Amino acid sequence: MNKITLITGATSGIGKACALHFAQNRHDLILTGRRTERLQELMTALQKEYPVRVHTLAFDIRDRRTTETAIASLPAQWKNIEILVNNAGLASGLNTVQDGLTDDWEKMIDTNIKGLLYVSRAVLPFMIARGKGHVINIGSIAGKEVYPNGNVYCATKFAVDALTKGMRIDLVQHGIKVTQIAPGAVETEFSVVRFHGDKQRAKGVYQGFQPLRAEDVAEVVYYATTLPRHANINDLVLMPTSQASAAIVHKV
Ligand code: NDP
Ligand code: 8X3
Repeated sequence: MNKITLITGATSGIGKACALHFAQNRHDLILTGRRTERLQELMTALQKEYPVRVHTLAFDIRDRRTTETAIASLPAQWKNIEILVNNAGLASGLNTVQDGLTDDWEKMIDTNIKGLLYVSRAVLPFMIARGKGHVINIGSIAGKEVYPNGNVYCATKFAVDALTKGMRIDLVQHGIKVTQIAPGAVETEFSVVRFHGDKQRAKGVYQGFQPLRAEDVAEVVYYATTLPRHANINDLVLMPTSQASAAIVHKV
């Protein structure tokens, strides 16, 4: 029997790379995101290439009811989730607080904090019933350091950092591992989303240095799941070699 791994935000970037990496390592996958067509395409491609089963769930993690219903709708055998990768998330806007758009703030808070909580709340009882499991939260260097104009996005990732610690305390009695992987700059659709679809501006973020690739992060996420039962990575910061801190990138 393959292990079952649920990855949120699998339609793009880090989540999609994780889907590929876990499929290559023979995990059956529950893949989520809002873009149904991308989920279908990924499911077809992975099942064609690897000896794995893929189940897709298209829903918006900001919507509590829809999230609960989607996860409750899983057929019984799919509820044996061994690994949950809480990856879905976004930055929206890059402004000072005084110039910030409240719509941006709500998107980030509802997705990065509340969405992560809704999914975790729905999945954790399955892990507790089995007496094992592993939750991997995708945090960020933005959850370790605040940078100019990062304010609300940073606050949501600081919340992920705190929630990771809180989950570990609550779940230790159930033998469930909780890990945070906190990357620096990764070239994905992240900056296109942050700049509201402005691809040129997004491209500029990654010019002059080698950012992380989504695959680099996926490799580390997968590695965290391969340690023996008695060992856990609590927290891992993964940076591009050219990035010394949230705000210091050596560009040439
Ligand atoms: P992408 O924009 O490429 O991917 C984001 C994923 O999240 C998509 O699959 C998207 O799916 C999903 N998502 C966003 N909002 C929702 C929602 N409301 N409901 C369901 N799914 C949603 O960005 P990344 O791969 O870079 O980001 C993944 C995670 O990594 C995020 O949590 C981000 O904060 C974090 N991160 C990113 C870094 C970077 O530099 N790129 C660095 C550190 C952390 P869909 O649109 O189909 O719903
Ligand atoms: C994404 C990395 O530094 O752009 O979390 O906020 S950063």
